Amino acid sequence: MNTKDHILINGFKHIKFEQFEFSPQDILLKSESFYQKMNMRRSVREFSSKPVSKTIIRNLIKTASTAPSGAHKQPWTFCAISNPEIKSKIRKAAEIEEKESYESRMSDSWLKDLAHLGTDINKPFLEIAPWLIGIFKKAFEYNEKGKKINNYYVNESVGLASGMLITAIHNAGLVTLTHTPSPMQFLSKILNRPDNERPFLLLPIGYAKDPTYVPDLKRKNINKIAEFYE
Ligand code: IYR
Repeated sequence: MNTKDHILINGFKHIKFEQFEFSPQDILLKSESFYQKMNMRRSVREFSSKPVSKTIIRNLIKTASTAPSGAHKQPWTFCAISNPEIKSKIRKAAEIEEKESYESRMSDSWLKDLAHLGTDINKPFLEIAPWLIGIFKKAFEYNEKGKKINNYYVNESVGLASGMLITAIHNAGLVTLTHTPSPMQFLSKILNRPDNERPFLLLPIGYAKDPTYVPDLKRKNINKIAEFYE
């Protein structure tokens, strides 16, 4: 059949979508094998200092930026840090906030809920991991005239991109941790970010230290997390 390679909608060019052409059997196998792969993902808190190339980090960030976003505004900035002085500054500032959190900001029940993860105020991975990625959300943008322009569904968009980054890191055979020192304004200061960006997550990326032990967590059964309406 002779179809057009593009059409116009509201005057905007729409190109023909390329649907993958896998058989239902292949789709079943792919869904199973990808689940098996992702079910091996773990948050890792102990890193090796083994280097990771900048090209790999760029590929991971490009993958994250394929995430859907409100009105396709892509309201994110990924700051990739391998500079040891900057990593030290980030570690120092994060540990100051974490000390305050663990010693007075977090409730007893919160600390009890965290006990099985074995976390504490010390964050050596912020210096040891070869890369840190600070993910910033762009609450708004400035247009050419300096006027503030809103972004939409910013938390959802940046959350989706962060999830895709974590998936890409695992797929590549590397490990990460969704680290959330709070409050995180220190990251904006250290990295000199503009005022329309807010820190969202801080991910150390690299290889796990050998050996590394992770908590013996179980994931919820499909019957506990899904309801089917057929
Ligand atoms: N941000 C702290 C505390 C912490 C909070 C939660 I909720 C966790 O799942 C894990 C840790 C820290 O990184 O130690």
